[in-house]
Amino acid sequence: MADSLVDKRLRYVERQRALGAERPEAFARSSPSGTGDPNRHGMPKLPAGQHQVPNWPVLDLGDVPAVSTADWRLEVAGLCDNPVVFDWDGFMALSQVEDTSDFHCVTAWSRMDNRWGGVRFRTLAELAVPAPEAAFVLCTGYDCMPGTRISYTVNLPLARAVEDDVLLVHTWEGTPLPREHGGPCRMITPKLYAWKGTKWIRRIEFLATDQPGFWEVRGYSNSAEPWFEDRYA
Ligand SMILES: Nc1nc2c(c(=O)[nH]1)N[C@H]1C(S)=C(S)[C@@H](COP(=O)(O)O)O[C@H]1N2
Ligand SMILES: [Mo]
Repeated sequence: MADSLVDKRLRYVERQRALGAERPEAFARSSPSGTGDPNRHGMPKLPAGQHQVPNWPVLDLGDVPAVSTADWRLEVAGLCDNPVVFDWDGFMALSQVEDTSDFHCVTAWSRMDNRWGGVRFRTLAELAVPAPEAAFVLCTGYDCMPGTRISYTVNLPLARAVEDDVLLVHTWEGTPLPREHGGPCRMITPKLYAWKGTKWIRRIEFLATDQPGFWEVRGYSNSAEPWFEDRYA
């Protein structure tokens, strides 16, 4: 596995980290994302260093799990009063929302104005009732790094996860989320780089202390803010 997708991404991290160090001005931008706002708060349409793509590229670890809606489960666990496991019908019975938002991949492409359907992360958090000390979230996907049992995981502050535009989506542009994009259900984090949104999500855990995820332990930024070009730690 000398040249796996993960190896390629790690080399990319090294190269981009070196480039970033040569471009301090790229980190000067200070603004929230204008995601979902057609005027984008007067900010340029794209965060620095991003280019817009008309298509939707696929990024994964080389494992594209096939999870039917019959088999799909979502476990909400960790520091909370009401840990719960949803099956598909239970998940679809939750309050549903639609939103339009942008998708910024750390590898410099952005896909703008995606129309999503799904459930707010916040809705799940309100049901689970995180403990007062819960300040972080760790999300896990059904996929693993090929040849290992290392799952895709990603961490984010609970405060970022409960923002209005953070959704667990099952619908994209009015059609079921395609399997290669994380269907039947993935998370999206429009204000953060897209790796913070777990495809094929199977578990959400509330934590008191931050636990770096798959890419965070491999050199990606913990905070992942596109408007700060906050790509690599
Ligand atoms: N489970 C899982 N989630 C994941 C990934 C992954 O490999 N596995 N890749 C991340 C990265 S780096 C990006 S840019 C987006 C890519 O989503 P897409 O393939 O639908 O474009 O998903 C993120 N979530
Ligand atoms: Mo990405």
